[in-house]
Amino acid sequence: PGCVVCLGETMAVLVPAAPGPVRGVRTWLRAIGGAESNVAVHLARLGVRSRWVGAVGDDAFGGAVLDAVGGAGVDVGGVRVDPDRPTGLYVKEANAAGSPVRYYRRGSAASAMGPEVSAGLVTDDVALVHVTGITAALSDSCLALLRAVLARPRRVPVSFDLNWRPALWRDRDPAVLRELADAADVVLVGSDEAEAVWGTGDPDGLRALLPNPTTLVVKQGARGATVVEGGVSTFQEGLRVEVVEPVGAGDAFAAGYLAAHLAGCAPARRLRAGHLQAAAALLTREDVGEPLPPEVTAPLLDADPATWA
Ligand code: KDG
Repeated sequence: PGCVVCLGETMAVLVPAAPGPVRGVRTWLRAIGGAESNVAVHLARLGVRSRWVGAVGDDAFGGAVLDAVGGAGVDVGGVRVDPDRPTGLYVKEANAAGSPVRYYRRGSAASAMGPEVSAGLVTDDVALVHVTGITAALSDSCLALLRAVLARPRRVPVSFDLNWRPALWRDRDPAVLRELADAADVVLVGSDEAEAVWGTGDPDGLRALLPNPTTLVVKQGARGATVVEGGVSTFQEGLRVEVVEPVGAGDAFAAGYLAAHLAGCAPARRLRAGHLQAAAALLTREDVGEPLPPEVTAPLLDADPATWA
C-alpha cells in the first residue's frame, strides 16, 4: 500500500520521573507526543510507510521531536523548522486515572501552519491522510489548513480522529468539529468524548449526526469498539489490560485500525488490530511506548500482522 501522511503538532512532553503531583516533582522524563505523529510512529512499526507533516521550532525540543519521530522510521522530510517560534511543550501527570495535562503551545511553530501546508501534502505515493480535531483548536490558520485538507483536492481519502481536548477549546467554538468530522472518509471517535462534544456516544446516534463518512469507528472504552459502515454495525470487544497510563492509546488504536483498513481487512479484524495496538499503549507512561512482542500479539490476531491482507 501507499504512504500515510499524518498532519499535526508534535511537542516535547514532560512526565514526572516518579508518579506524584506535578508541583513537587523535580526529576522529569522528557518524552515527545503529538496525536498525529504518534499514529505515524505506530504505523511505521507496523510496516506501513508513514510521513509526519508539522512544524517545530529551531530549538532542542524540536530537534528531539525530529530525532524521535524520524528515528522510528517515519519520513520527517516535510516538517518545517520555524526560526521564529518555539516547539510546543506539555506536561502530564502520569497516572492511570486520566492524566491531567497542561499545555504550553500557544504561539508555537505548529500553530503558525496554514493552508499553504496542504499544497504538496498529497504526493502520488499517498494512500491516506490522517488528521485530528486537535489541529482545529490550535489557531485560525490551522483550522483553515484542516479545511483545505478535508476539501481533498487530490481525492485521496482522509481519516479524522476527534481527539477532544477541552483545554484547547476554552476560547474557541467546538461546533466546527462536526463539520470537519462529517467531511472525512473515516471518522474515529471515543464514545465519552463524543458524548461531551455532541451529546451522544451511541454509534447509531453518531451516525445520524455524521451521515457522510464511509466509515464511522466508535471506541467504547474498555468494552470494545464498533464500526458502522454501509448501514452495518460490527462490535468487537477490547483486550483486558492493567492500565498504567491512558494517553496515547487512542492514537495506537487508530494506527492499528488504519493499517488493517489499508490492508483491506474486514471490520472485525480492523477493530482487533486497533485494540492490540491500544493495549500496548495503555501499558506505558509515554505516549508511544515499546511495541508488544510478536509472541503476545500473534495469537490475539490469529495471524502475524505481516500476513494481514
Ligand atoms: O493522543 C495523545 C496526544 O493527546 C498527545 O500525544 C499530545 O497531541 C497531543 C495533544 O494535543 O494533546
